[in-house]
Amino acid sequence: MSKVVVLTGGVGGAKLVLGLSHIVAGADLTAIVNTGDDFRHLGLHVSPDIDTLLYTLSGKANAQQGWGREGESWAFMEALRELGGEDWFLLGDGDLALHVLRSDALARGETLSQITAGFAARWGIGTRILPMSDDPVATMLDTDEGRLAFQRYFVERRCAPAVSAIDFAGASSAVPAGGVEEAILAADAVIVAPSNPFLSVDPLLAVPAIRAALARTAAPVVAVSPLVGGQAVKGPTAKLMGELGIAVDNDAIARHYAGVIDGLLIDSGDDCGVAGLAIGRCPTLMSSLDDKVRVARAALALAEGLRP
Ligand code: FO1
Repeated sequence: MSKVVVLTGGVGGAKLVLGLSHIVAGADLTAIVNTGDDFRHLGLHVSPDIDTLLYTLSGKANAQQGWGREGESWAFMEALRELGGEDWFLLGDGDLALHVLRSDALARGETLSQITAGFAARWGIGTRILPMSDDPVATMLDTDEGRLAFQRYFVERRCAPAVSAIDFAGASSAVPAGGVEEAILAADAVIVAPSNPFLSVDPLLAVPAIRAALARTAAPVVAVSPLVGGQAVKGPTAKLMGELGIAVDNDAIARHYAGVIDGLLIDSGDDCGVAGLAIGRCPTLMSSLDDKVRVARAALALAEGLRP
């Protein structure tokens, strides 16, 4: 399959993109990344999902932690604490360099897309990494503790508040970053990574022109379910689904993506009974690199079988 697009956010998504990058050469693979988690912190622009992908594809990721860099030092955080600065969001020294450079470049008028492409080139990453938009979009949650910005909910409050609604401020007027629509329309397959559908994939789908491109593309759109045995592999997906009154199963994932996907790849031990959707199965847990490549191959095979 020559041209593949993957919609991704967070650590689960980055694992699948890494698997895909071992099958799809260079810029034939385009990752369109959630920026709803982006925020300004200590005057810096932080883009967590883009950075998780940059670190993963360049071999710099702290795989155990799921974010940030391996072998990181923490002198900045220590100095910050000593001065009484806000320390709920951890910025390692190497990670900090990325945020400083990004913030400086944004202030000089560069776009997030240009800056991301620059980092990727510097680290020899062949996969094309595109932010979903260069316009600001912010994931916001209505909770029993009030309205919270994503990182306040996710990191500061460790997903403890009960969520009643999620919205993506700025998404309805956001324009896709350059190349996003073109990549979706020219793709042979579009894969939706096993990222949190409600927090990591929905921000992309909330950008009207991205949703429209997904509806228009001739390419099959295949999602990889984030659930294994009725549990989310990582993070708040299952807790969130419960709070939103959604059953924690693949039928609910399929219904959530109705009108967007043509196929759903689920774990070998699981089921999905939603009619009109092609179902693929493989062990979807991605620990080793072999696992990631296996899931990537299974997603591409499901898409290949759906090509007109
Ligand atoms: N996640 C945490 O749980 N605690 C942190 O202190 C933290 C810092 C952090 C810094 C940079 C970065 O790129 C990501 C960071 N993350 C942290 C992860 C981040 O909140 C999540 O990966 C995503 O936003 C969810 O996909």
